[in-house]
Amino acid sequence: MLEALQNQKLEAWIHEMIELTKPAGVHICDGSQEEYDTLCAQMVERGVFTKLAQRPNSYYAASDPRDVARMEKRTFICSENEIDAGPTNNWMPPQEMETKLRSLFEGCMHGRTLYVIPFSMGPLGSEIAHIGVELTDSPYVVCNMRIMTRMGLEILDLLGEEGGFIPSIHSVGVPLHVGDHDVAWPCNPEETLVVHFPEKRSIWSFGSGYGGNALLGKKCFALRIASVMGRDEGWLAEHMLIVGITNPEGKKKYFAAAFPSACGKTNLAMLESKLPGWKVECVGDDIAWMKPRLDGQLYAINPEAGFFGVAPGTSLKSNPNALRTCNENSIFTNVALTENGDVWWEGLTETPPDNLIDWQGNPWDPASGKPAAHPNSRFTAPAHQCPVIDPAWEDPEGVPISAILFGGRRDSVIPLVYEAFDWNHGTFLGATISSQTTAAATGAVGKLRHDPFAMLPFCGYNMGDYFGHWLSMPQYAPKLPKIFAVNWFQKSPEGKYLWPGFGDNIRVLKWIFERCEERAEAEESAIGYLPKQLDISGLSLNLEALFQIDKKEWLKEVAEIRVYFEQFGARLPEGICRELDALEKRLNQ
Ligand code: SAT
Ligand code: MN
Repeated sequence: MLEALQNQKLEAWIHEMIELTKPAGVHICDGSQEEYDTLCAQMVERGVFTKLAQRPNSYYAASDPRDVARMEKRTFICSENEIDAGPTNNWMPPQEMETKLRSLFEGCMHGRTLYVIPFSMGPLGSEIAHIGVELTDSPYVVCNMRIMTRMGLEILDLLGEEGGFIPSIHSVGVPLHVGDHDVAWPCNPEETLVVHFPEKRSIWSFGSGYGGNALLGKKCFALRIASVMGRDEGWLAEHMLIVGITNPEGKKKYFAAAFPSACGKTNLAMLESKLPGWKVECVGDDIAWMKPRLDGQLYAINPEAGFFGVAPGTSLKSNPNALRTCNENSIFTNVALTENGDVWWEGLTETPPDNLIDWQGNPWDPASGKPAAHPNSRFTAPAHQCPVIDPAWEDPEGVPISAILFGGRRDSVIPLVYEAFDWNHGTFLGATISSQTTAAATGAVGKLRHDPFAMLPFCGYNMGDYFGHWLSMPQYAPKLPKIFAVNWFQKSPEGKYLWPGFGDNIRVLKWIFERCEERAEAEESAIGYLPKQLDISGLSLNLEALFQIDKKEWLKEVAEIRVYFEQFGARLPEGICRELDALEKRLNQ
């Protein structure tokens, strides 16, 4: 079967990995519907998947309760020098890590099939796209990768004899020997490691089958490795959604927006406008690759082909388009199951249906105080099924970006929206995002942490250098987007949200759109430009509270940022220090 591979590098690598991992068989994925259906049927037979009676061609999977989210403590950037991984990443000397990995992977696929997944991140043949190959012993990963990426034999053709690709290998880390009984969700949490070698541009993941730990095209390739490629080649790989906004006159602009995991990126990406005549269409909900073109602008593609969205909180009210997207051909992981063969999660409906089975497969007791669906439960759904997918979402040229938004989950201090004075100031806004933590990563929920550019867990190199790369972008793209900061999550002292969010966020997007056209007016403040007017027609709310700038709180913020930045030492660019000093000075005026 391997003879079918024309690319010698690929063939040699696969041979080496077969020798190391010793699988019982090898399957090169052709990406066909038939192959997908066969794998799903096999998983149903083995109890991995439950076919959903209520949604065509859709399945439910429950993970091991120890394997439910990204494990940041076990994620490593193994650059040659520790300083190049920087203070925000885990590091180990690459030789030492490679030795460790080789011993973990030795025979780890015994009794299992090794699947070869050739995939493209981005539309086939796009100059912004890149090819990867993932080897995995998990059919669950194969099926998810088929939704999340463009996968199949045509990628091997595109690769040809000489083409380059990012090699990545994944194993659940549970070899099967004669007499062993396999479980529905094999994993090896004690030994889990998600490792990136930025100089070699390769990825090794062991022990987890969940999300970003296992679907290696996503966070591992499209963010950690691609951020390194972007630094070296003059482009940006970002944790951003991409949306197209059309105004009532039919004019269209594209925005990219960075928020930490589980802060509503998918909701914003598919927003149903509450303002008549304004329309939002979705290019992507999680990752943007942006490259400069000859006209001096940044053009973005969504490197993914599907959504791996947070299920809880997704409802007809919060995100009807996401619900419609996962009506069929979707995979649901760690949600709850209904009696009649459908899925349910907290927030889907106001009252839960009777007789739910919780995400761990037990009858759910509403009085238990435990959620029926895991807070990081997910749907995997094809992007083309999204009713508001943008007509240009697969355009190989990408879409021109007019504005970049940075946001976090902050119950105070940060106003609803403000605009950066210029690119350097905007870079500073990205560098100083902090946000209350969510269930997307293991660890405490609700703690305030710095998450620069929402890339803290996803930057493949020294974060200080990454700030520097952003500052250097004008040299590659003279016509850069305007930059804005947003915060949907401010609360009153009584703990009530001050801003309705969701479909009403269009009001903020409208102001940003009109700022890009130099039509909307703004007022200069110490922190940036604030809207002179915001379209809140039909809403009754406290605008003053939403835009209040508490200088004392801001000066505390500045002092805190100064301490946070210390860890970057000499790698913190001059340009960022200057912005911090300038902000402090303005606040003291
Ligand atoms: O990394 S995942 O793909 O599991 C999801 C996320 O954290 O955004
Ligand atoms: Mn994400």
